[in-house]
Amino acid sequence: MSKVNRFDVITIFPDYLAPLNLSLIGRAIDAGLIEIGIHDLRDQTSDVHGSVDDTPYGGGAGMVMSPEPWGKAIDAVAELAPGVEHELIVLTPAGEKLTQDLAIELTSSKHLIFACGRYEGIDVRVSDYYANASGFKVREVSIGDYVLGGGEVATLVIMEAIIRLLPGVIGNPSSLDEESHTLRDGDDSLVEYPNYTKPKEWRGLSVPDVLLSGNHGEIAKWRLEQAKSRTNNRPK
Ligand code: 6GU
Repeated sequence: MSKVNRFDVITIFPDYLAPLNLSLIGRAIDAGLIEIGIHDLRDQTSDVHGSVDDTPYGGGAGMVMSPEPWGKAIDAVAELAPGVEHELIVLTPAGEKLTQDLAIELTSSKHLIFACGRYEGIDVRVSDYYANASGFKVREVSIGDYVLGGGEVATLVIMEAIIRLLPGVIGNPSSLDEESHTLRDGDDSLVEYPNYTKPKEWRGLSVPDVLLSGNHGEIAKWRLEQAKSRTNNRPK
């Protein structure tokens, strides 16, 4: 399967994406496993104020991001990954909700472009245009049912969820098999079982005996039970 190798983010707050240079993602960039470009939407504006928004047609509160700078910015970043399909992710609380399955699906894309809206969002003709443009696929994505000030933090979340799944990014890939939302009980995904490390006793709390038993069958059974009970008792 082809795996992502280029990510471009378009935003009016490039500094918001600075954490991408840290930790796991920073190391993946340094290792040449992925390439990331961060682009300032205002570079595509022509007026002296660099305006990127305007009042909504039909009236109402707030401002809407104008299609013209978005179209220019998206066309420009598409040229950074010639010859592959561009998957445009438009961040909006109205989008499809991010799940582990969606993160896994997005690892198959060669070029992801994240369009970070602010204010009341981006003129919907931007999504409509690229949905019908050849060489593009469009998805509107949300990271949950609450409202953020813009798509930047959501982009960090989605990129981290994808990038840690790419080959070579995590030192011990078997750790990916046992973590929350990958553990399965039939078709249901489970959250992770509880973990313990040394010391055996800490502030009067001890490690469950089964984990010290060396009986791998019993340990696996206990962990599955714990994962099921945590999953069932988790507030919805
Ligand atoms: Cl992607 N954007 C905004 N502004 N708020 C959100 C979101 C996205 N996902 C959840 N809340």
